Amino acid sequence: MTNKAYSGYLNPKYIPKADLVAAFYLEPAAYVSFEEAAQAVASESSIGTWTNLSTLSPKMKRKLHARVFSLNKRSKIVKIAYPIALFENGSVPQLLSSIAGNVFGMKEVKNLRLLDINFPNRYIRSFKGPAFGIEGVRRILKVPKRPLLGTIVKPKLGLNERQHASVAFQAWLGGCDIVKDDENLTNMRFNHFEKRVRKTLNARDKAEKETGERKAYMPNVTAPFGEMVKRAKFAKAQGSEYAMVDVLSVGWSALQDLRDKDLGLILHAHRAGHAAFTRSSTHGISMLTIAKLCRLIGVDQIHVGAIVGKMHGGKKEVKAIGEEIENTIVYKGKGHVLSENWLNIKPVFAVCSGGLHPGKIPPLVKAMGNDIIIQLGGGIHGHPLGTRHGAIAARQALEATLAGVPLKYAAMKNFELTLALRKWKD
Ligand code: RUB
Ligand code: CA
Repeated sequence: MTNKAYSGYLNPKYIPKADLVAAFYLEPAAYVSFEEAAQAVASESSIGTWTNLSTLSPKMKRKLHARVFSLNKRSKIVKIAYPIALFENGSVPQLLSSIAGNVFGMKEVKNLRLLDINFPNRYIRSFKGPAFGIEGVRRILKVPKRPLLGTIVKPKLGLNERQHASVAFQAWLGGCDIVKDDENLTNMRFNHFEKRVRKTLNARDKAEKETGERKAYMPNVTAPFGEMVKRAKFAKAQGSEYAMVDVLSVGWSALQDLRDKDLGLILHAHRAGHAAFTRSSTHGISMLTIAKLCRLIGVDQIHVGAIVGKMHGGKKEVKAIGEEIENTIVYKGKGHVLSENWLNIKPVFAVCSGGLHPGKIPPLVKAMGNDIIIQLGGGIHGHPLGTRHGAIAARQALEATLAGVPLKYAAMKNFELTLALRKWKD
């Protein structure tokens, strides 16, 4: 049965101009046509509801309703154009309540996945984007070209402040540029935030002196908003260049406000929790969309997946996300459903993390290029001779990769790498 309230939202001749465009994968519910389900989504995500309204004038409807302008039954991809007046400038929460809100629960829809969004220029200009971006991070760390090498202190929880700083120190000595807290390490009974930050930054200074290289620490400031800002300010006051934040756990509103405070900190975005809505290929929100929103808001680095690591996410998808957050102009195709022009919004560093070890560095760099941050947790702290040798092995693998030397040859001259490759054979 067709619901008349959803009619009038389909216009295949429409050519979007200044509209915001969203692309969805859509499976209609049984007994609902593809066209009707698509219009139900366009209606509910713009101005409509399940019945005709006496409060909605034809003039208002003409001006504000969304339009399904492209509909492909074979690929199940629907593109919807939204008049820009439907969106409040500079508000990701409002955007998501519109186009990624009620629609996921509608009975007309069996499965619905928000694949991609194209933002109109005016909307893009209402956001700051990253304060530093790839260039800014490289300038601060004095690493102009190669991938950055990072580690996550492991175990993720359990070390006290002194042990944490000491593990970080060993990792820096061995060759890591960056050391980070893990996603669930915040202010613990056995590891206080402030004490950890002080001790770890002291270790950073010592490591800089010993190695002659720039080193950085990314303290996890994730907390309820007010506390998060206090922690970020504390980190800054202690001389940290960075704050790391679990962007989905703290939420869009908190992330936007953190960025808008312009604290002068590089923002590292951990995406813990994303797979609750990015993992299904038929329902939810794509990781590409999450990464685009994070770029718009202005994180400087974001986890995108590691292709060869422990987490879900294949080459085509992860590469597309990498391009999306780095390039100024993005063309549709190859994992991008829609194109984008990022105008003045700076490029964001792609962070590849999760299940990596030295042996995985060559295929990762081959797939993702040099503008990445490679993070090894277990793949450094699990080295048979400990953290420092683990970091040395990782740096050896990176240098060999950049020189085009296969790891099995590089290992002949580097016993740290030999031991790593022996432990992690795949
Ligand atoms: C890495 C780690 C990271 C997640 C992130 O540890 O704990 O927080 O894996 O994954 P290890 P993603 O190197 O020991 O696996 O990059 O997919 O968000
Ligand atoms: Ca982690």
